[in-house]
Amino acid sequence: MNTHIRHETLDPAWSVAAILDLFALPLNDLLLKAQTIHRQHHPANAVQQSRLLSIKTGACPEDCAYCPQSSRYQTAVEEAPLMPLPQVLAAAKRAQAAGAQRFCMGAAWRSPTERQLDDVVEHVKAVKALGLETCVTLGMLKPGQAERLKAAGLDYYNHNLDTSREYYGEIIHSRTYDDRLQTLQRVRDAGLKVCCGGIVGLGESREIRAGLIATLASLAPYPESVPINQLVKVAGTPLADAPDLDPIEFVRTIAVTRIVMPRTVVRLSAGRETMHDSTQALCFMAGANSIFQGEQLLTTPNPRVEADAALFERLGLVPMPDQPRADAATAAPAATSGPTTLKSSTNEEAPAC
Ligand code: SAM
Ligand code: DTB
Ligand code: SF4
Repeated sequence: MNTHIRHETLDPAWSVAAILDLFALPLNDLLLKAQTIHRQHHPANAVQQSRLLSIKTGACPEDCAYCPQSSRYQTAVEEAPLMPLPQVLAAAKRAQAAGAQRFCMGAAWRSPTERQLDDVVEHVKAVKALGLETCVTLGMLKPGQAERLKAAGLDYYNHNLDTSREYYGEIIHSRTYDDRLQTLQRVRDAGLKVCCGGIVGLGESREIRAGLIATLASLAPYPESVPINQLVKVAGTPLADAPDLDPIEFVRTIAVTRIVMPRTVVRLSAGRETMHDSTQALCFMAGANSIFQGEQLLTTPNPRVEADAALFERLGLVPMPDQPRADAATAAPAATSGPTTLKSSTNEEAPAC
C-alpha cells in the first residue's frame, strides 16, 4: 500500500504569503477575480445541494474544541447508536424528494471498527441504489477501509483538515495533523473523491486561514469538494464564546478558496442558520456553489428547504442538476443561464464534483 503522503506544493504561487496578498485585495477586486474564475470553471448560477444525516451521534472520544459531539464536553447533544438502515433510507428518500443530489452520512467516531464499517457499507449500498451520490464522514480510516467503502459505491469521503497545521494543536489534542493527512491519502489511493475543508471563526488569525487554504491547495490533486464551515457556537464546548468572525472576512475566505482551487466545488457549509441573506449572497458571488440543504446539519440547525428555495429565487440561483465540468467553462465561459446547456461529455480534466 502506498503510505507516502503526497503533500507537495504543486503551484508555488500559492504560498501562504501569496494567499495573504489575495486576502488583502480591495473587496471589489477580490470578488471580481473570484467570480471571473468561478465562471471559467463552473455554471455561473448553479448550486450543488447535499443533505447531512448523523448516523451515529455523540460520545466521541476526540476532543475537538468546536464539537458538540465530543464526550469531553457537557452539551445538549443526546447520544444515539448507529442508525438502523430503514431509518437511514427513509431520510435519504426524503432528502432526494427535497432536491438533494448527495447524501452525506456522519458518524461521531475517532475511527470506525471493521464491524461498524460493515454496517456503513450496507448504508452506502442502499443509498447509492436510490440514485443519490454518497458521502460519509467517519473519522480516521485504517488501511483497507477506504477500499471497502469504494467497493460499496461510495463517491466522496469527507475528512476536514479544519485549520492550519500551526493552529491544530490549539483546537484538537487527541490526534495530529499528520493523522488527518494520512487518512486523506488513503481515501485518494482508494479512488474516492475527497471532500476536505475547514472551520473559520475558531479565534484564528487570517494567516491561519491562509495556511489552511494553502494546505488544501497543496494536496495532489486538491479536493473535489471544499466545505468552508463557519463555527456553530454550541453551549458547553470550549469555543462556545469564541468572538464572531466579521462576515466580510468570511466572504473573503470563500473568494480566496475559489481563486486558489478553481475547479473545486466550494461549499458554504455550517453557519448559514445565523448568516444574513446578504452575506450568503456575497458568498455565492465569491464562488461558493454548494450548500447543505435541510433543517439540520449533524446536531445543529440549518435553514429550512423553503427558506433556501426563497433565497435561491431572489438570487436567481438554480440547483445543480449534474456535476460541473471543466469543459463547461470552455463551452460557455460567461454563462448566465441555467446549467443544462453546460452538461456535456466527460473530460479527464473535469472536477469530480
Ligand atoms: N468524526 C468525524 C471527523 O471528525 O472527521 C466526522 C464528523 S465531524 C462532526 C465532521 C466535521 O464537522 C468536522 O471536521 C468539522 O469541520 C465539522 N464541525 C463539527 N462541529 C462543528 C461546529 N460546531 N461548527 C462548524 N463545523 C463543525
Ligand atoms: C462539513 O464540513 N461540515 C459538516 C459535514 N462536513 C460533516 C458538519 C457540520 C457540523 C456542524 C455541527 C453539527 O451540526 O453538529
Ligand atoms: Fe468527534 Fe468528529 Fe466531533 Fe471531533 S469533530 S469530536 S472527531 S465527531
